[in-house]
Amino acid sequence: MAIDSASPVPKYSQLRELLLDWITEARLPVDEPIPSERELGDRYGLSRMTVRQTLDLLVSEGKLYRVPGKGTFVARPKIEMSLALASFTEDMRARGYEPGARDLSRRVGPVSSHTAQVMGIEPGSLVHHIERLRTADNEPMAIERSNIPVSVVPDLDQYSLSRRSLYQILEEEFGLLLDAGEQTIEAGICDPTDAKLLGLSHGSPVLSMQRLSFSNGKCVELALSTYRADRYQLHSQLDPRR
Ligand code: 16G
Repeated sequence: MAIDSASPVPKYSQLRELLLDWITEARLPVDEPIPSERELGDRYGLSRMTVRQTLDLLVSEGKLYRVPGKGTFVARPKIEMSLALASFTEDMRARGYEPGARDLSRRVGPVSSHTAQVMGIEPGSLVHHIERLRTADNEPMAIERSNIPVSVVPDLDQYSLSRRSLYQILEEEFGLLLDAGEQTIEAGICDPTDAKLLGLSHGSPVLSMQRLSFSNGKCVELALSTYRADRYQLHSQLDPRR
């Protein structure tokens, strides 16, 4: 296959398709290097700028990764996240990864009016603010910032969240079985603080998620999370229309 100069499809986009086909057909394994920009330019009759544009795109999509001074390599496939009321721990284990959590900060303080409104709780009431770095096989994956009403979960401070799953603690220690939830997912750009924690460069694409979860009609958690877009994709089974 070659680049079609007469096609209305931009050349960088055609090259993206060609490279993806080649990676699939040649069954290139993860971490396999791909040819240099110059070689690809010569092979497909394209300028280095066009080749770089394609490689930048494939890197930001998580299909390839770069090692400065070494080259560009085939990336691992993204982790599929299901849209279910599952905990990070359950979700990662189900996919064969070892989940982890590192406490970044924990404190109790009054909830802001805006957050109170989203959670449907009294403005100024106390909430646990919990910030955790989530890992899969020790690799940073997401930052989760949870708000949990003290009135619903009073002594959460007694439990280590780096050793145990939050949802497990809620269920086993507080008898709170999450039975409803809603989640919003938006595309975002990583800010410098999160980029450092996630090992990304500033401005990398991320998935920003807001999850509200409930037990018996009471809001238990509002979590605002930043997931790496180069390592995650969302997957959902679709039911037929009624
Ligand atoms: C999920 C939830 C998060 C919750 C966490 C509990 C999203 C976006 N977030 O990651 O709200 O705090 O699970 O995980 O899905 P854990 O039980 O493993 O601590």
